Amino acid sequence: MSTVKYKTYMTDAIGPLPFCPGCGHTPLIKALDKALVKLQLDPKEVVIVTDIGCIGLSCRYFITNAFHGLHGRSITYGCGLKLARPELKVIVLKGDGGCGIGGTHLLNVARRNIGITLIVGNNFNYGMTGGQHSVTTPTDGRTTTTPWGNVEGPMDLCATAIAAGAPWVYRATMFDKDLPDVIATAIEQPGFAMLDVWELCAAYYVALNELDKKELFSLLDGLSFERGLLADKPRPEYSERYWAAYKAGKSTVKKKPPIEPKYANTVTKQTGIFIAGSAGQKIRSTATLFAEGAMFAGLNATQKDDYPITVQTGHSVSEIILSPETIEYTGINSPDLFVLISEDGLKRVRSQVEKLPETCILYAEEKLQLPETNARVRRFPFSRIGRDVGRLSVAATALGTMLADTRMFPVEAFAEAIRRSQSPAIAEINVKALSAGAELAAKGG
Ligand SMILES: Cc1ncc(C[n+]2csc(CCOP(=O)(O)OP(=O)(O)O)c2C)c(N)n1
Ligand code: SF4
Ligand SMILES: [Mg+2]
Repeated sequence: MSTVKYKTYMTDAIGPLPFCPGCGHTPLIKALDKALVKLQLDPKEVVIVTDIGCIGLSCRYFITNAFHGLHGRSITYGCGLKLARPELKVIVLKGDGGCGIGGTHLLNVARRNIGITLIVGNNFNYGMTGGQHSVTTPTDGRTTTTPWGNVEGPMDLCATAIAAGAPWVYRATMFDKDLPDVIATAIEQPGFAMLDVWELCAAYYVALNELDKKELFSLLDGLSFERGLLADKPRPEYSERYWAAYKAGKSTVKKKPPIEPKYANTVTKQTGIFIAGSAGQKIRSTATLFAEGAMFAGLNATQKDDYPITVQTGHSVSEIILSPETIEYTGINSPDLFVLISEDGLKRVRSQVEKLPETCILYAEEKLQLPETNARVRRFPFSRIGRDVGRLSVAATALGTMLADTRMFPVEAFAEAIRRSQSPAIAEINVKALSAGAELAAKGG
């Protein structure tokens, strides 16, 4: 019987890879798949982080975890994931454009030696936006922004990473037969590993420069950019050292006591909760305390926030998921509970409110003009009660109402989370607001 559990880490649920015919990203992504098959890692223990660009279209095709963020910032997301969960294999896929735009991140991940694997699909131009030149476009290379030929010299990504301290660096091409093995070796490195994979962008760089396989190799030779293993000097990895220092307790920062479950809960399925209010109403911090209260009751919890770049103005929205099981995905497709506190919040989530299913309970400030919705609406005077107990406690009041009404876990667990994090004076106000909210639920809305 075969011991190979995973024959592929890719899913065809969303169709074939989307790249242009002849695009170098296709063999690269297939090589990554083969590397994962070789390593037989648990897909839940792997995260593929992608940058913006054609290369960034790829993480959706894998059955591993995926993270797709802003252009140039994929290394930072990868580093955050690795620092929080050092046991994960974090693989960052980035284009040459992303390397230029997020150049400092490349320097710092190499300097710090954070144990992620960076694979650069280096096709010498911005494929996704129409073939503009990038930091790796060779001198004289024609792109849509250098139609007479590039007058700059290309950045040697490998030499840059090595100069910054990267312990493991390799330059390959999309044509290399051993690419899957090389990628597997890169993923196995305990420290930062970078693989610069030279590719053809069939739509733009190839078309404008009549580049083919032969030309690609002579380009490499002409630039005197070496191929193969360019650095292999292991040194201690950052996230392990960071956690060891943290656990040794050398920090002067006061640590909060850990959350030990000690209350019961009635939550039997994953429950998605929206809380929408205004900036300055402590929506996000109260949502965090609420989620921590749920953890005191033995639940798993995640939080995602949405707020404008400005402070003290506009909306503030938190999405909380509570579940007795591990939460694999932090998005809420259809909320079970919705707490609506202010006009700013309503403005932001109006279209979602209009689409709420009839299974959802909507706890709304009584003064709000709500749009048509199928949700079961309950009205409460959150802002009036909030004003009585303290302007900054309206979120505690509203969540107290929702919690006492649903009885998902005891209000006391929420109060304990508040007291654990806040100074006694502030905690007292918020616990009072929470109790006032619970009393509102008892009276009915
Ligand atoms: C901060 C920011 N700047 C610019 C863009 C526009 N943009 C989208 S993709 C891209 C270039 C992608 O090129 P590369 O990273 O080389 O990936 P490729 O498409 O070649 O795979 C740019 C500039 C953006 N999305 N965000
Ligand atoms: S534009 Fe270039 S990089 Fe993008 S998919 Fe097409 S060939 Fe690939
Ligand atoms: Mg590119």
